[in-house]
Amino acid sequence: MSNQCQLAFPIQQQQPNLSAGPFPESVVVPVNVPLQIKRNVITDDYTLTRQVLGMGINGRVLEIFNKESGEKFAVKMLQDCPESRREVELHWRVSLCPHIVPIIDVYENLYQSKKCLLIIMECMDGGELFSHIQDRGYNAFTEREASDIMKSIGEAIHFCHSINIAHRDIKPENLLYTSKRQDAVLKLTDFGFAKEITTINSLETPCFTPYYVAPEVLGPEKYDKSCDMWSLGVIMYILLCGYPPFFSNHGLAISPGMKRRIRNGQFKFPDPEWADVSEEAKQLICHLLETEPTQRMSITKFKNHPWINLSVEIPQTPLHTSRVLHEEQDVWEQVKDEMTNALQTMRVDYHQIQIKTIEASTNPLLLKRRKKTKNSAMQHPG
Ligand code: I85
Repeated sequence: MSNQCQLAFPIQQQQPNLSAGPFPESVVVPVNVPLQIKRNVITDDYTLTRQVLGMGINGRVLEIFNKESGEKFAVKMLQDCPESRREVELHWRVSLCPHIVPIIDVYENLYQSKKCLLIIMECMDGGELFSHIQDRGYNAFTEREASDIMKSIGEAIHFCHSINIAHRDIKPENLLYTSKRQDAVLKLTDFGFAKEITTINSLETPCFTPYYVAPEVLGPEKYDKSCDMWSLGVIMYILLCGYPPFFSNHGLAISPGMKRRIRNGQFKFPDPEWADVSEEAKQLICHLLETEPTQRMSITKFKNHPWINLSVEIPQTPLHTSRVLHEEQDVWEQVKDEMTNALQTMRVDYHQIQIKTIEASTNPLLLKRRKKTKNSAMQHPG
């Protein structure tokens, strides 16, 4: 893998004034070389094992070893179909982000006379994010560490969003550590639901004024990035207390009551877990769990938030998280299922969001026009 080619966003002149202009940031995102899918049999280069590392919805992940170096890797086995090709392509494009599990190689092989795609990845030996925290001693996990973790996940999302890829499945099972050591790096995986947001839909482009494009062209795609921001809010909430902001009362995967609470943004910061958590942290969660997707915080704003960019001192307040995760171990599987279901609902619902009525529109031209009409009505009453 080569990392020579660097593309600067924005392509235009960098803007030193952070508050001005349509590009509030200047981001440098390394651009990966095109992916070359290998066609020789994987067993030429790797020894496969029976050790299953995980089961995704569309394929399982096994432990494998490179024959030449002896190094351990993970392989995700997928059936060759357009969806799997898209997963591979989008995952490859973000593979140079330090907080995304990198693809090392991809093979196209026949397995039991079916075409398969085999994605070789770095092996994440540390396991899942919350297992890590649960294994920590009680009270050993602090608000400052939570901020560090959120910063890492934010980096991964920022990398994706800045090249118009929405992950759409950010959840605890997809956040893995490189090792069990202190210096382990947290990385995001599974691009099975990732989606490329085509340029016309990402209206951050200041090149044209899109007042007259057909609404269906602009419609649903705009919400895909905000789905990732909602996930970020849920993960941050769990990090700070050990339980999720929304949960069902009956142990059903997703109950009508839970759906209603998610839709209305009904969540609390109960004591004792939240008593000593900083106001900055709580305020950030509220911006991420904003129910209206258009109002939800963007990844750029997230990165600039004082609790993330460390412009304020993050207190080393011990959190209740390790203890709660430990005590509530038996409901953790259910918590994960609930998040999976909520994400699924969100991916579907955000496609069906109604285009705003003319009365609800906040289009600046329309606002100006309304003001003008109102003024003229006041000047010529009756
Ligand atoms: N290493 N979602 C849950 C895993 N290294 N895992 C999942 N989709 C993927 C599994 C089911 C994520 O794309 C998944 C994907 C990729 C991986 C993956 C990639 C690289 C790993 C589905 C481990 C691992 C390795 C050694 C030890 C341990 C875990 O999962 C542990 F610490 F847990 F024992």
